[in-house]
Amino acid sequence: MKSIKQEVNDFLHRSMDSHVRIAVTGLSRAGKTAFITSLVNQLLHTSTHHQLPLLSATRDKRVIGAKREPQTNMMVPRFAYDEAMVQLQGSEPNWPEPTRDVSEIRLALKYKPNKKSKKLLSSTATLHLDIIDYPGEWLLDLPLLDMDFSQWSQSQFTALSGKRLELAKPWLEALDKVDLQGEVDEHSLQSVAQIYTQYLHACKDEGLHWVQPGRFVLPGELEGAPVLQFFPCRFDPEQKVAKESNLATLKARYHEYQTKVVKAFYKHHFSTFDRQIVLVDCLQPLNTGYESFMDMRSALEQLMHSFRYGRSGMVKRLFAPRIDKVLFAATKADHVTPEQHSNLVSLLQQMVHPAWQTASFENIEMSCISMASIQATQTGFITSGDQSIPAIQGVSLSGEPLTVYPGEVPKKLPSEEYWQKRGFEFTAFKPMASQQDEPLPHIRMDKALEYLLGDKLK
Ligand SMILES: Nc1nc2c(ncn2[C@@H]2O[C@H](COP(=O)(O)OP(=O)(O)O)[C@@H](O)[C@H]2O)c(=O)[nH]1
Ligand SMILES: [Mg+2]
Repeated sequence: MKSIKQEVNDFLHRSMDSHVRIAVTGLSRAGKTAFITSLVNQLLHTSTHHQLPLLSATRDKRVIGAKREPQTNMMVPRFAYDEAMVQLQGSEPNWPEPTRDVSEIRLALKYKPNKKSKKLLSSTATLHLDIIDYPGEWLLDLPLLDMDFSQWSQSQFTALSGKRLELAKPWLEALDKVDLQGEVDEHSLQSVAQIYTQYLHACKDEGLHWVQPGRFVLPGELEGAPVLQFFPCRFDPEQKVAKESNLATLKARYHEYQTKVVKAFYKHHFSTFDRQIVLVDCLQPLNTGYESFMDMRSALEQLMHSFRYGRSGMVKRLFAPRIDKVLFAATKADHVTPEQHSNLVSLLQQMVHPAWQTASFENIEMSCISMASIQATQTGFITSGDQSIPAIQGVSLSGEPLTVYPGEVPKKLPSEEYWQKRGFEFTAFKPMASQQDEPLPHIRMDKALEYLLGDKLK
């Protein structure tokens, strides 16, 4: 049996334990994997390094250390931190492999509280941190739950303009050949679904992010399953649907997708969150064009609808935590020279304007920053004659050392004509070589951490 002293100690320990769940969101390639890898890496180095001056708890030397913990939800794959580190710290540093699923990692941070109420109880406290990585594309499927097959089909046809319409041609041609009321032909449905999926991929390749259904482009374990073999159709919703026809099959598959894929995803993975970081690669749409920027804007807004926001009192929080702080971060800031970072933030503000409005209705705290989770370039100057211009230096993805002035980031989105005359060209870089026992180089990871965790480490 435990002694009274032990009981009291255990009680104190439990009461000094707190918990925070962070949703890391963003569209694919926004930099989520890089962010989580860096976050874990930075926190694991807090006991030996001082690389996070903007995180007040580490600046004040109140963080004792961090360690990884086994995750509680056993149905979710583990975030592949070690694999990512092997890639980054290999003799030829590379970016971590893209992830294609939800994943989770758990850390415990031991710290010395400076809040009076906590200090009275004990000299140390522990913050348990759950970090969850979501493919942004899957979050775009939420609206499907409120639409039947005919409404969803209609919404897809309505969206066909500009680049989309151009890219949809092969699919529209294939669709014309499907006899919707005819007897089901699984083979032809499969092949049209494939052409539709290719269309969705083509949209993404052209820099368009709003694609539905999200699983079609990131199928995970459902690759090749009939539940992913449907596509929007033109038909009269009032008309009777012949039994065992192509249309009946498509409708049934759509329904299956709604319940077994979308609903199940929300049910299993949407336990509630306390904090959210929305990562945005603003440079990518600048490289691709106006339409891509606007499309990313609306995709980000849609994504916000998957989460619950709001402040709730202490008691309410115990039962249903909600996101009370959101950080929007323009990632890969190391692609541009430091004096452009403030423009990058203005551009981010414009990008997330509709998303911001969606969440701000709940009167929560929000902020915008620019950062680089894993800094891949060094800054310097190029001198020509008596002029000196800021530059960045790194290794291109093909392995070439480069020193460039990547140009100006516009404060506001330029007009469509701008891209017709000239575009932007922000190059991608390989990660820099780093030492095994050194934390990954970063820009303002500590600022992001302070925003997300600062108050939890008081
Ligand atoms: N230079 C630089 N590139 C980055 C950074 N973060 C991500 N990237 C690049 O963006 C790509 C996609 O990042 P990733 O984290 O896999 O995106 P995810 O799809 O949101 O998980 C990486 O392969 C890198 O090329 C960063 O901090 N700096
Ligand atoms: Mg990823």
